[in-house]
Amino acid sequence: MSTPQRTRPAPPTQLRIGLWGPPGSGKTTFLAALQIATMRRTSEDSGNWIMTGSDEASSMFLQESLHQLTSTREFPRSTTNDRNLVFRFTGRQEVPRPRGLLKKKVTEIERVAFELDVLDVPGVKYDSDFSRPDTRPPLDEDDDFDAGGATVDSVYASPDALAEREERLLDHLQMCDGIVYLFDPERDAREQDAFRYFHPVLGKLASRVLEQDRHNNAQLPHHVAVCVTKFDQPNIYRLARVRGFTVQGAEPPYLPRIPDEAAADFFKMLCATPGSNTDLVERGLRQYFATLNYFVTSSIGFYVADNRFRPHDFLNVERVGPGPSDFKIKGRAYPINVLEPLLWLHQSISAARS
Ligand SMILES: Nc1nc2c(ncn2[C@@H]2O[C@H](COP(=O)(O)OP(=O)(O)OP(=O)(O)O)[C@@H](O)[C@H]2O)c(=O)[nH]1
Ligand SMILES: [Mg+2]
Repeated sequence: MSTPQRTRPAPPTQLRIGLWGPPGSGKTTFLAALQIATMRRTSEDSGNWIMTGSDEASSMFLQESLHQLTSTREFPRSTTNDRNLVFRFTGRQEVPRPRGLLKKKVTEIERVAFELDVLDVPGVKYDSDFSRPDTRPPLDEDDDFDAGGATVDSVYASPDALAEREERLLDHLQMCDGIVYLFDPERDAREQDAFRYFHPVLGKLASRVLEQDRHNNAQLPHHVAVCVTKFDQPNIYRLARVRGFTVQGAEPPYLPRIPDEAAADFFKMLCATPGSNTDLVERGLRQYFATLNYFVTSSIGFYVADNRFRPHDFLNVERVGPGPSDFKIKGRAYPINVLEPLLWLHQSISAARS
């Protein structure tokens, strides 16, 4: 007698993703907010996703960062050490399948799982001057561990060790299927340094990839999710609203957002600051990568009281001291477009593989 066969879910797709952005652009907070984003997602937003850590360090990161963002309402500390994290996303999605003799397309709900393998690096590593010891940033005295509890082998090291770390970053990016590129408009308006943290690594990555390319590609194979961060910052939100980029959510808490189709134009507008080289970041991304998508994001979102966004009281951070990083999160975190870039990367990379 034959035993009934149970169809096993397919093993999770593996996605290697690099996070790219200057120091303080919001890379670690973006990762920290991912789990809240999956929890806040309603099933109408095309599916329910569960996020888990695939190893102990990653589970620990999720636990600690969830506690930080929700209970102590603190932001993660600046990253001092490379940290490899692996998260698994399990959900359901609609998949069109050919059925019957006529191969008519029928939509089926399928369990999907993918594993996100990400390297969170200190943003300072993307600086062309990073390997010059005299220009490296000062390290706080108490900076001997980061939010994930990893001990520091420190950003200070011998030139050889620094060169080795740059190689490691390039090795990682080269092996990535996708990149989340984070652009912090407020930082760039102040420092005008997005290009400085963009072109050295891009140049080295491009020469490595294109030298070894056997398919005569003219562009890099990575799929890139370009994310404008900190949309909740008053200057950025107001600018978006005044220029007509925002729409209001139809469901409570009626959060404003920038529709995906307008995100590329908003990014382009932000990059056009006269006197800076940031326009070259926008052009460079399009020139070097063929598969791009744009998102306007916020890891903590806007302040919501009584399940409602209020245009006169939307700031979700509050100052708790005089220092440059003495900020706390005021209310609940409502991440905006944090999970979406990863879901897009998953879809886009899987489609390119099949
Ligand atoms: N308003 C607002 N501030 C944010 C958001 N995300 C991050 N921040 C602020 O930006 C700071 C830096 O964020 P991080 O996530 O540490 O940035 P990072 O890119 O990981 O920085 P490095 O580790 O130094 O490279 C935080 O301490 C917050 O003050 C956001 O969504 N909204
Ligand atoms: Mg960080």
